[in-house]
Amino acid sequence: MKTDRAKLLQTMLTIRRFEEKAAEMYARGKIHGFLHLYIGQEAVATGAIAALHDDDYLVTHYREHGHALARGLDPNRVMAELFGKATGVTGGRGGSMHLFDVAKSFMGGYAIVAGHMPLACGLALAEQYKGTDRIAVNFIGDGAVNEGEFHEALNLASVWKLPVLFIVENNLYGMGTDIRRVSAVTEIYKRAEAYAMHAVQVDGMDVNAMFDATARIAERVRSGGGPAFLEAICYRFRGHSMSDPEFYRHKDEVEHWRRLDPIARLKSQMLSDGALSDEEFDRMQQTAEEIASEAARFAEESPEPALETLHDHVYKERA
Ligand SMILES: Cc1ncc(C[n+]2csc(CCOP(=O)(O)OP(=O)(O)O)c2C)c(N)n1
Repeated sequence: MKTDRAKLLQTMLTIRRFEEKAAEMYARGKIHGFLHLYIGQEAVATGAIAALHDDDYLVTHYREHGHALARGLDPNRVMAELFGKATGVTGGRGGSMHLFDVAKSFMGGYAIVAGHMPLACGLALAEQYKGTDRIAVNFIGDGAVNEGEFHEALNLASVWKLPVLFIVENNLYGMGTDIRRVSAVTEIYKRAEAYAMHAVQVDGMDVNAMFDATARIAERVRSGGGPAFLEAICYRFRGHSMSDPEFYRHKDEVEHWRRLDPIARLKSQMLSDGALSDEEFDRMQQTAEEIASEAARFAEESPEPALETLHDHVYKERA
């Protein structure tokens, strides 16, 4: 499997610009509630998802705009969901943390830390039962690893040899808490080894490394090798959510990681290889800008969900 680096770069640029636009819309009061930006971590979703089959299930955490865009969900409908509009991917009912698109095998973003891990195992179990080669890929944050579901999911996945790939985005913080303050074992992949699971650690700021590692490990899972675990070391450049005053990390640390920006890194690699020109890069940025602006326009002009649909999709449809 070979990477198309220009495509990876375009995807990362689009995610970055889309999220900057979302932040702007939040500041203007167009988006309410929580908004967790993925800025800095683009290489993880972009590299990993490009290495999967289009129908492999994705089950992700609440910082999931990047995963949705990398999977090819319509940016207009993703932005409309952030706005709570009827044209959103869940009709404006889910918002930022609950994007969903069955047609894209995107089985949702989940707000309960680690609560989605058993769901990914269930999807994998169903495919194992049906005998397909479809796998379930479960993105989690490092905050998930001390939750009970983490251990239950890893244990059963291993016992039942489920076709599930866990990808932990270890961005070193769970809200404002440094992983070293709450985890006895901070090299998270080692915990998966304790459940007899093939596990690797990868530089999550390097989209090529993410692509290669995922392609290899997903193939192993797909061909009956049982569950596997990938720990991506990464960093979020913004706060936990839009309302985070960010008192918990030193600006030198943030600066250090900003120098490892996955977009700048791939860009300079491609420029020095002669695989990209400055003009081509400008055009890619322009494309990202157009996608983000169009998404905001579409969301803004979309209708609110109709009041009479307030009770739809709650428990059961009324007769
Ligand atoms: C079960 C549960 N406990 C607590 C919370 C509150 N909470 C929301 S986000 C978060 C931190 C999660 O950190 P991490 O998984 O590392 O994800 P990141 O925000 O770093 O991407 C917590 C504790 C929650 N949503 N669910």
